[in-house]
Amino acid sequence: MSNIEALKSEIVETVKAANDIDTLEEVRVSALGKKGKVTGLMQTLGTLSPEQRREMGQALNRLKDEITAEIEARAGTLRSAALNARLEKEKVDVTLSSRPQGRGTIHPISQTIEEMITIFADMGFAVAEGPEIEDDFHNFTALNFPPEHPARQMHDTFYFPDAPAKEGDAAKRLLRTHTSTVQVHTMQSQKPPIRVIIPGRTFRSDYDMTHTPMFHQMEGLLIDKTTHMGHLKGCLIEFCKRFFEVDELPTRFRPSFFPFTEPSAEMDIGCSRAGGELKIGAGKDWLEILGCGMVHPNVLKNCGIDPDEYQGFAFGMGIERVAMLKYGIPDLRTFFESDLRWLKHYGFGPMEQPNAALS
Ligand code: 2U9
Repeated sequence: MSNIEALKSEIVETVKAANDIDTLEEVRVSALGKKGKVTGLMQTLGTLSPEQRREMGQALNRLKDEITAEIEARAGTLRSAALNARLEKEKVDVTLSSRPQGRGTIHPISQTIEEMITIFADMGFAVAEGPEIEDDFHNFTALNFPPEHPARQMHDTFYFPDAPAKEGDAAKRLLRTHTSTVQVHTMQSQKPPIRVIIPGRTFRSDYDMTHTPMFHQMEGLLIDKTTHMGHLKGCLIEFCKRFFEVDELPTRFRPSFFPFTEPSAEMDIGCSRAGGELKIGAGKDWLEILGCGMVHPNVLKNCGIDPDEYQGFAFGMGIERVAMLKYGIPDLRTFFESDLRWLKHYGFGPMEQPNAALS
């Protein structure tokens, strides 16, 4: 046991001495990695008597927890020091006057949202908004997500560390993972008929070529007494034709699954990829564009609407995705880099109409 204490002090000392995240990671690997010192000791447990194994096993687990806590604390300190240094270095004088030649542009996301609103407004949809900080009930439970659904895991969802409530608690606070939370608020506060679209920011713990931790969604909800899948198809086909500015658009609806809709479908639109260039409208290829379905009776019930009297459809799409398709923007991550050359190239002039309004 005194060996363990000695090992602990040795490792804690190296943790404290690590002056950057990369060094700290090396320390972690050398202690807890596959070939690490603690892992090495764990592997010797099999050679001990049952009594010794139990005692040593518990001590090693405690050691692992203590080292992990030390590493996390050190990482927190290093991260905030790095952030402070960066904030100090990147100070911007906001009182400086703007340069006349550096005229700004409308971001493609803002432009795309305006175009979508224009089209849906013509079909009688109103725009609804809601908070980006939400609770477990509005983000998951009301939407028929079962308690063990993977999307609820800390790994996928940003929970607030200071949340007073416990895991699985309806009041647990989080960053909304979809704008569907706003449909829940709308149904709780309005009587049908309901016809709303919700553009907004959403947050998921994901970062790679095709995912960013913040992205935008446009969702829609229509609730009435006799609403059916035919209305959903007509509405979405009309939207896609106007959005992509094509008169003829082959479409198909493939069966899918979402906890909040039943039946659920994914909508594909026709396109051609001949010569490596994507053209929407004609061609023999398909492109997935959005998800949709009839609102699940459990969701209506959870939001205070009688599913025997009302039914409705809902849909959702990623705004970056459709903007990339419409404007030929190849890389998702560039949307959030604030690169002035990119903004000049892909941005829109302030007087430019959302082009859907012109048709
Ligand atoms: C309520 C009931 C139903 C919204 C829907 C989808 C299907 C969907 C994804 C598209 C790509 C999210 O941006 S994405 O990652 N969304 O496929 N969304 S139906 O359904 C609702 C919403 C709210 C109360």
